[in-house]
Amino acid sequence: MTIDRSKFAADILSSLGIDSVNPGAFDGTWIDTQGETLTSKDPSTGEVLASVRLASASDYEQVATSTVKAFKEWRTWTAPARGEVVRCISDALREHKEALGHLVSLEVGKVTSEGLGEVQEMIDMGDLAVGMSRQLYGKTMHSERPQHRMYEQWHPLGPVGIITAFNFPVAVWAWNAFVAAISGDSMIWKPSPKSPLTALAVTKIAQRVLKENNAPNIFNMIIGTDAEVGETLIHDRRFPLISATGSVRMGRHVGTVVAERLGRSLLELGGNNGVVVLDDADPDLALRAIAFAAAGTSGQRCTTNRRLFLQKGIAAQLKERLKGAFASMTVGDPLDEGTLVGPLIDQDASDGMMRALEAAREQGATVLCGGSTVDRDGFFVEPTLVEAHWTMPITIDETFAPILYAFEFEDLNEAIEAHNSVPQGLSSAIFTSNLQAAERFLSATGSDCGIANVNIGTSGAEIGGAFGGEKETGGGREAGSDSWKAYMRRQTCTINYGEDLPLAQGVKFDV
Ligand code: UN1
Repeated sequence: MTIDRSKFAADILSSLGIDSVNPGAFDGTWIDTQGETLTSKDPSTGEVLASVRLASASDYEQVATSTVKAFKEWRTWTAPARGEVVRCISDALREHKEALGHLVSLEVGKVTSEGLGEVQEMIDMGDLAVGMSRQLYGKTMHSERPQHRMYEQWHPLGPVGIITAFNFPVAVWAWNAFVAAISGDSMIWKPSPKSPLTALAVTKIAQRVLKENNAPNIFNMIIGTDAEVGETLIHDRRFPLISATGSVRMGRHVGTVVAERLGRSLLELGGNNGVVVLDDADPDLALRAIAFAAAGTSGQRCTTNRRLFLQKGIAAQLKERLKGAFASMTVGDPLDEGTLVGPLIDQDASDGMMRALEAAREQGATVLCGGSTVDRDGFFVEPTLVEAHWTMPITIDETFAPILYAFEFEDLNEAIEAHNSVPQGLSSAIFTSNLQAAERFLSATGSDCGIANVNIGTSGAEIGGAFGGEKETGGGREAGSDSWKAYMRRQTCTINYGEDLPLAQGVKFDV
C-alpha cells in the first residue's frame, strides 16, 4: 500500500507538536534561537520534514545556567519520587509510541517495526529506571576500629551533558536521561543534527510530564553547531559528566577534553562486531541472526555485524545461503509493510559505503552480492556480502553501512585471535552447539568485547544489561545493571559512636 507521504508526515509532526520551523533550545521554556536554519530531511525521499533554528553560544549559556539551577532542586527530591516522574514519562511514551515510532522512521529511515522498537526501548528503559530508583544501594563495611560504623552512599553527581547519534535518535537519550534522572541529575541533551525532530518531540513529551509533576526542568536540550555548542558543553566545568555516543573520532576528542579538566566521560563509540560460526552450528539459526545483525537498520547500528568468521566446513553453505538472503531482502520505503532495509541516513553515508567497497576490491576482496546503490530517490543501498581476509585494512574500519566481510578459518583459537585483532571492542557472538566452544568464547581468553553472545547475533541488546564496550569503543556502560553508578558520586562515611578515638592502622597520636 502506498501512502500519501507528505500528509502522513505532516500529521505525525503536528500530533507531536512540531512546527515547520522550530526553536533549537529548551531550558524549561523554548528559547527564541536565531541561528542558521537546519533542515531535517526524510532520507527515503530527500524531502524536507521541518526545520530548526540553531542555538548560539549565548543560548547555550542560558540553558546551562538553568540546568545547573534545576539540579540544585532536583537533588533534594527523594530517589523514589524522582522514579515516579520517570514512570509518568514511560506512560506518556506509551501513549505516543506510534507517532514517535513513525517519526523515527521518517527522520532516520528505520523500518516501522524498528522505529516502534526504538520507542519500546525507551519505555523499557523508563520502567527499569523506576525500579532502579529504589535500588541505589551502597555497601556497609565492618570497621577495624571498635564502635565505628562504615558505609558507602551514593549522591546525585550534578548536571550532565548527553551527546547522541542519529542512528538511535531517542533510545540512547533514554538510556542516559532516565538513569541520570533517577540518580538526581539534571541534563542538557545535544542530539545529532541529523535527527533534530525526534529530539524535539521527546523533549516536549518530557516537558509536559515535568510540569504535571511540578518538577524542575531537568530535561533540557540544545541543537547547535559543534564549534559553538558542542565544544562549549564539553569544556564546561559545571558538567561533571559528559556521556557521548558516536564515532571513535568524536569520542577521542570528547574524552580528551573532559579528561583535561578531570571530568568524567562515558563513551559508547564505534564497533566492528564479529560473529564466529563453527561447523557444528545450527545453520538456520545462524543465517537468520546474521542477516538481521548485518543488514538490519541498514547496517547503521554500533552493534551491526560487520565481520563474519566461518569455519571451513560450514563456510561454503552459509555464504551461499547468505547471498540468497541478502538478495531477497526488500530494500525500500521503511514505512511499507514488508520492507526490511530502509535508506542510509544521507549521501555521505552512501558515498562512504561505496568508497569502502572500492578499497576492499583494491585490497583483494570479492563482492559476493549487493555492492550498489539503489536507483531511486533517497539513499538506498544493497545489503552487501564481501569475501575478504581479516588482514585487509578495510576490515578494521567501521563503515556505517550494510557491508559484511566474510572470512574463513580452521580452528577456534585462530578465529578468536583474528576476532580480537581490531581496535574496537563492542559486541560479538559465536554460533555453536558445543558447550566447551561457547564457554571458551566467553572466557577471559575469548572475546574481548563488552558484549559476547552465544547463538544470537551481535545487535538488538536488551536494556537490562550494561551496554558498552572496550578498547576504542570507549569503555563506558549505559542502560541497565549498575550503570547508574556513572551518574552518581560515591561517598564513604565512617561514624564513631564510642568515646575513644582509635586511629586506623594502629597509628598512635596522643596529644
Ligand atoms: C547503537 O547503535 O548505538 O543493541 C545502540 C542494539 C540496540 C542499541 C544499539 N539495542 O542493537
